[in-house]
Amino acid sequence: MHLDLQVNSTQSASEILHAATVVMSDLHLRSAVDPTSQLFVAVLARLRRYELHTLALLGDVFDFCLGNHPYFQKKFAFCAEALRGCATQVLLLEGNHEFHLAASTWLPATTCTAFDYCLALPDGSSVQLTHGDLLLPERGYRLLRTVLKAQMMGRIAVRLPGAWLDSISAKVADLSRRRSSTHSCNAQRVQEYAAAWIDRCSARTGIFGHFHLPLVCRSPQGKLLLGLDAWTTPSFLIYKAGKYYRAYPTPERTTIKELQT
Ligand SMILES: [Mn+2]
Repeated sequence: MHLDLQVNSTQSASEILHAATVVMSDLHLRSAVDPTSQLFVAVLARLRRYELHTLALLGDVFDFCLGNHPYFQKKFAFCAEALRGCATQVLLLEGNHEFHLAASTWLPATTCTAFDYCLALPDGSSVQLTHGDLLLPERGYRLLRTVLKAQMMGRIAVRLPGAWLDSISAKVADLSRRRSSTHSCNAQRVQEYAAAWIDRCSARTGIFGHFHLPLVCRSPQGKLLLGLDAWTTPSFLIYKAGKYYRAYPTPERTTIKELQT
């Protein structure tokens, strides 16, 4: 076992991580030098040796990113570099802090801008993934989201200079953050809507981010529902051979705990 991995389980780090599926969300990376970015890059370097089957990023990887703009391609080149080859498959769902990621060919990932995505797992089961901001039925928010993510907005924004974008992005990110923190107050409501979502899907497990809610619960139909915290408290999920684990990385080590599901 590597010294930088501590496992609270009867299994070794390599038994858990080799060819595993890893799910992360809400990293809110701001620049190459912010501590979260440095931790993210370090964690991907740690995971690289285990030949992950899939790394799924559930959105808000970036605090603000216009995927079609060369400014952000340059700003987040460090992230693209860290992701390249870190898993057989890298999947990136677009969050509410990201725009036009489908046009970000510079990111070595399969991007998904749909509400959710059904990921096939190596053991033949599947897991339903969503960023989560559309789980709650809020018409005003949906309208704002549709306007901000419209193709026309992308065509306008791609013409703006980088310095402008930095100031606009701080405002948009702050607005999105305030909405998120308001929502996370009502964990019970989030859980109810998330449970209704997974019960409508064919997958037996659903994972969501956005609300910064490290939830483990069962839906009315008995399906497993897992929430992911944001990287203000860094953590990620691991799936391997029918079991889920939550990992807590620090600059020094990653502690892995098996989830009681
Ligand atoms: Mn979000």
